[in-house]
Amino acid sequence: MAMSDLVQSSKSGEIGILTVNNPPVNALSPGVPEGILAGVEAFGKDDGVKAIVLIGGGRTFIAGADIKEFGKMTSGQTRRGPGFNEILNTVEKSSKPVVAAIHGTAFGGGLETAMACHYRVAVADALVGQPEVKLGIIPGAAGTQRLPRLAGIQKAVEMCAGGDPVKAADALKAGILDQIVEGDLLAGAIAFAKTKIGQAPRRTRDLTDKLGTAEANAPVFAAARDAARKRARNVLAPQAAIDAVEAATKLPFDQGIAREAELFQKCLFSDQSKSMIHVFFGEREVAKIPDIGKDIQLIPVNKVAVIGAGTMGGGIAMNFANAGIPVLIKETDQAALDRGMNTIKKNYANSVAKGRFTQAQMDERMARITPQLTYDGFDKVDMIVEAVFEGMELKKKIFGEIDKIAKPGAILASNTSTLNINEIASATKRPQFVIGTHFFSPANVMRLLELVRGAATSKEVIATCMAISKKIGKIGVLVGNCWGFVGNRMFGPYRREAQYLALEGAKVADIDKALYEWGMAMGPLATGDLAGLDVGWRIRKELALAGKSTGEPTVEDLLCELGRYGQKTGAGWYKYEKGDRTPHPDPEVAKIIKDTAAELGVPQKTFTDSEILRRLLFSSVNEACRILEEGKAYRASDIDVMWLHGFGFPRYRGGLMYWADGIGVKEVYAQIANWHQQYGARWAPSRLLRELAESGTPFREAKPAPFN
Ligand code: 3H9
Repeated sequence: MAMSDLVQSSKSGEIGILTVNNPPVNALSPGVPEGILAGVEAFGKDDGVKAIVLIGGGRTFIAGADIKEFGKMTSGQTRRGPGFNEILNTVEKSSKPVVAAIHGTAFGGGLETAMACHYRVAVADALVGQPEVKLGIIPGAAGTQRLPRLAGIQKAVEMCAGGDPVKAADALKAGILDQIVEGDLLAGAIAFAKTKIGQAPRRTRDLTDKLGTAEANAPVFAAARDAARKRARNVLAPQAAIDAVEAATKLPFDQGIAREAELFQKCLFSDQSKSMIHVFFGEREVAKIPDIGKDIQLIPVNKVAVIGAGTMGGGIAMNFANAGIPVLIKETDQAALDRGMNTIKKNYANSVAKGRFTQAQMDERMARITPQLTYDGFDKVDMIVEAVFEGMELKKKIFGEIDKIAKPGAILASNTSTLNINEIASATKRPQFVIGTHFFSPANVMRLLELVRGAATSKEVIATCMAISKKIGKIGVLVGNCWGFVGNRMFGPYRREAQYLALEGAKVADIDKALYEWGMAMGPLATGDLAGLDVGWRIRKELALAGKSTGEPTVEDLLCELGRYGQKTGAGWYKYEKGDRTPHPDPEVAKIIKDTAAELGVPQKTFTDSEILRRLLFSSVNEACRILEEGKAYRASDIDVMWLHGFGFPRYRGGLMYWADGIGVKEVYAQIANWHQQYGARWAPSRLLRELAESGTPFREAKPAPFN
C-alpha cells in the first residue's frame, strides 16, 4: 500500500511500517509530513495493526525540514501553515504505539518527528540533533518543547542553542532514545514495538519530571545565554532558542509551541537566517566542479608524506593524522624536525587540556606521524604535500626529487600560497599529478583548503583532493592558477587598505575594532600579527628584487625592519606580553605611522566604523570581480565560502559577495569609482564590476569567464 510517493507503507505481522523515501536525506519536503500522517491514520483504522514503526529508506532517517523551502517562504512564494505541528500532534495522539527507528541523522524536523513518536530506537552510529541555529533559525516543530521533556533543560539548551549533533549512546543516556539496536534496525524496531503493544503510548508532551523548577533552571539559562553570546557573537538564533526552551519550563505545552512559533518566525525572516541558508547551499555547491562528474575514479589515499615541518607542514601533517591517515614528515636537519614535532605535540596537548580529545587519542595521533630526515618510504605513499619556504627554485628542486621517488599515480601537491603551479609541475615528468593545496594558517585550524588547478592537473587528482578535503575536515575550493590564487589575492587589498587607513589617521585599534565588532573573527592588523608580518615582507622583497614591486604601503615593511614580526616576536602592529596573545596598542607604532604619513604628506582625518569597513571590504569585492572576470573561480558563492572559512568572515552575513549584494552593486560601484578618482590606480573598478553595475545584475548572478 503506497501512502504517497514519498512515504511507503507495509506490514510485518501486527506491526505497520512507514518508510520515508525522499532521497538524498529524506528531508520533510511537501508530501512527506502528509504521507506520514496518512500512514498513521490508515494504520490507526486497521485492526490488524497494533503498533507502528517509522523508518527512513536509504542512507538516513529524516535529516530535517527541506531547507530549500525556507527561501520560498520568506520570499512569499509559499506560506508556512500550522500544518506540520498539527501532523506531529496527530502522530503523538495515536492510540497505537509509534516507534521511530533511526539511522544516519535525525536532525531538526527529523528529531522533532521522532520525539512526537512515543518511542525511539537507533543504531549505534546514528546521530541526533537540533542544528537549526546553524541556519540562523530555531527548532520550529516543537523541538524546544519536547526535547526538554525527554532530556532535561541542560541538554535541551545545549542542543538547541549549540546545534551540535549527539551520538546515539549519549542520546540514550540523556533519555532521547529508548534503545540502541544491534544488527538490523527494522527488525530491532519491530521487536521493540511488539513489547509496547497493548500499552498506553507514552506521549512526550505529558512528561514533566525533567522540566525542573524556576530556581534550579535560572542559572542554567543565564549560563547558556552567556556562553552563546561568546560562542556566537552577534547571532540572534541561539538566544531565541534558549528563550523557547525557557518557555517550555513556564508555559503549558500548547502555549509553549505558540511561543516557539513566534520566535521561529522572527528568526526565519531575519537577514541572518537568509545569509546562513545561502552559506549552507554555497558550501555544498563549492564541491561541484562543472567538468568533473560523480563517476570519476578516485585515487585511494591511505598514506601521506609532508615535506617541511615548519608551522604549515606541521599543521598539515596534523590534519591527516587527525583523520586516521598515517603521515611521514620530512625536514632537512634534526633541530628543525625536533622543533616541528614539539610544536605538534604542544598543539595536541593544548587540545587535550581543553577537553577536545583524550590523552589516549592524542597518543594515537602522534603515533601516526613519523618524523624523518630522508625520503625513506616516500615511494610507498599515495600523496606527497610539499610545505617548504615560498621560493620557486627550492620548490622546483623538491618536485624534481620527488618525481624520481614517488610511485606512479601518487598525487604531488604543493602548499604554495602564491607561486605558479604550472612552473612547479614542469619540474616533473607527470604534471597531471601535480596540484596546489594551499592550506590557510593555522593549517590545523582553518577550514579553507584552496586547491589550485594547474593546466595539466587530471580530473582524478582534483576529485580526489576535493574528497580528501572533506575527509580531513576542510572545505576544498578549486581555483585557477594566478599569482596569490584567489584567497590571498582578495585578502591582500583588504589588508592594504587597513594600512592606508592607518596612514590617513585611523587608529590601529579602531580599525581592528570596527571589523571585529561587525563580526570578523579578528581585525586585519591583529590578523597580520598572528600570521607573521614577515611573510608578506619577504614576498614583497622577492618581488622588488625581481623588479615587480607593487609599490604598496610600507608601514609593515618598517615594522619588520625593526624586527616587529607580530606575536612571535612580542611586537608587530601591537605589543604583547610574554606568553599572552592580548594585543596592546603601542605608542611607538603610532609614532612610526605618524612620521611616515608626515613624510609622505598624507592628510590626517577621522573615520567612522562604516567607512573603515567599506574601505576594506570593497577593495576585496573589486578584486573578487576581477578574479571572476579572469575565470579563476567558478562562482561568486565560492568566494563567499572562502571568506568564511579562510578569513573569519561572519557566517550570519553570508560571505563577501552576498554581503555586497545586500548593499547593492550600483552603490558599491559608485563608491569604488569615487575612490578611484580620489586615490588613483589601486581603486580602478574591474570591468566585471562596471558591467554588473550598468546592467543592475547582482554579484551572485555574475557570470565568470570560462575557468582557466
Ligand atoms: C529544520 O528542520 C527546521 C525544523 O525545526 C522546523 C520545521 C518546520 N534540506 O551535506 P551533504 C541536501 S531545519 C534540503 O552534501 P552529507 C544537500 O543540499 C533543517 N536539502 O551530505 C545536498 O544536496 P546536493 C535541520 C538537504 O552526507 C545533499 O542533501 N536539518 C538537506 O555530508 C547531501 O548533503 C539540518 O540542518 C535539507 N535539510 O551530510 C541538516 N540536508 O547533493 C542539514 C541535506 O544537491 N544537513 N540536503 O548538493 C546536513 O547537516 C547534512 O546535509 C547531512 C548529510 C548530515 C544530513
